[in-house]
Amino acid sequence: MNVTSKKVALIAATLLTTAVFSANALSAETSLTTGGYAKQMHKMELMKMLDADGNHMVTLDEFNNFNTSVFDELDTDHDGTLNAKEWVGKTIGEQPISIATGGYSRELRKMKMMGLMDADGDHKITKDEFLTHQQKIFSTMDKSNDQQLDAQEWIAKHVGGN
Ligand SMILES: [Ca+2]
Ligand SMILES: [Ca+2]
Ligand SMILES: [Ca+2]
Repeated sequence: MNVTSKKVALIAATLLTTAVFSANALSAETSLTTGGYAKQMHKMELMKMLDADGNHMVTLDEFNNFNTSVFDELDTDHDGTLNAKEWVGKTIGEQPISIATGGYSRELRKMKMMGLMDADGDHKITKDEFLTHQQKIFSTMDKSNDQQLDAQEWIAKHVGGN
């Protein structure tokens, strides 16, 4: 192998690695959310609602606090789990979550998202299942791995489609 073909091979290998990495990042979030959910999640409007201290960064603490509040709001009988009735509300879209956007609320409360979060498959979402799942989403978004999301990380699209 001469120098030129070595160089070409190196570039090809680098491109391949990049492609594999992107595919992994893509499937990581795709397996955690629906396309509709991801679309609503990455909106700046929602980021502002999670950024409690308004410093344009969403820390893991702020993220957890938001999700704890969402869970508590949906858990209308206060038994620490969400059943399907609590998840979707009386009528889908009728009761938006007060601290989130309407679009986010609508996408979260779809049965498909409930299924993705139901780690043990008992048709109930515990607070632990909910927060653990949300933290996985946070991790896929936190590319710099500093436990906080800046606006660029927030709006970055990890999923294709709609
Ligand atoms: Ca409940
Ligand atoms: Ca469960
Ligand atoms: Ca970050």
